[in-house]
Amino acid sequence: MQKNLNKIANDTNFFLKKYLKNQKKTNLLLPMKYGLFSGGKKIRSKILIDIGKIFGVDYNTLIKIGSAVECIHAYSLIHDDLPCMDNDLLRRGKPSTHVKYGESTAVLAGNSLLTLAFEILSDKNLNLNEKIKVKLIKQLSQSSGHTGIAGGQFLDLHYEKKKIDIKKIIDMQIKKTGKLFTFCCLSPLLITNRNEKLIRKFKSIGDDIGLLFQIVDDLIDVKSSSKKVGKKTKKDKKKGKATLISLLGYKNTIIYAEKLKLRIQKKLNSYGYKSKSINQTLEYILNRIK
Ligand code: GRG
Repeated sequence: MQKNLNKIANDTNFFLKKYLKNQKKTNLLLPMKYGLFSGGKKIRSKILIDIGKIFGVDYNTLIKIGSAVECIHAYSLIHDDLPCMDNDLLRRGKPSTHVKYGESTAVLAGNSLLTLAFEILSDKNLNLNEKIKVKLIKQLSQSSGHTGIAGGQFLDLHYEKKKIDIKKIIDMQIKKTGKLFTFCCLSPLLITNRNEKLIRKFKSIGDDIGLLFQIVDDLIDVKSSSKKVGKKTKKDKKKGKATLISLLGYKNTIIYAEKLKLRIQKKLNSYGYKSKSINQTLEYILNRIK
């Protein structure tokens, strides 16, 4: 699993480095690269490729789409660390982008990574027909804006130090973290023109995988050390973040996550050996708390 993840990370970084090399030189390139290449598991690209295997989508095409996803992810982390958001000084074991380059530069580098994602999806070198590209761009926009990452982040900040019920916490986490995973699960279906019913099924699988990933991230915040995960830990409680742990407690949240993983795997059962990779990725996500 780790070897596979490393290959995807290398291929994604190779594509992005080449893509940026072919662009005009600007002052924002350095902070953009800092946000993009300072590490990162590339788990979203892995899921895109896992689902792509089920539907027989070309690996190199998915690396390009995954690169666009990683640009959005990097932008969201840069902005998430800003003083006006979560105010974190450490990311991936290094100073956050605003610590290294200043706040205004970090905002602009984040914005530039957000738009770069759509430039990559609309590029003529992405070998897909125009109609499919438009569908991908629309889906990624919906996953990133007020109905996705940005909307979820608003709720995350708005819910701090308040008593929030489980339905609302899950809705916030699916938006903040899940929607980018949803995009990864849907893209292979959009590329291969699958029907609405199947699209609905994989939308719900994507939401669930994203939720699982966020729950595990919250569990890691409680038990892991800053040194191990490369970002400040034990901060959710201090900030009064609304998480499942704050509602159910640590042990019950693990049970919730395990059940959620089984529910996702059940939805993928009918794909037999084709779902082997995605099942391995789900195990990997849950094993991060061990
Ligand atoms: C300002 C319009 C505007 C939007 C900002 C900041 C923001 C929107 C959204 C933040 C959402 C966010 C950071 C969610 C957390 C998701 C999460 C668990 C991130 C960690 O992901 P990993 O573990 O990171 O995949 P690596 O380092 O491996 O890439």
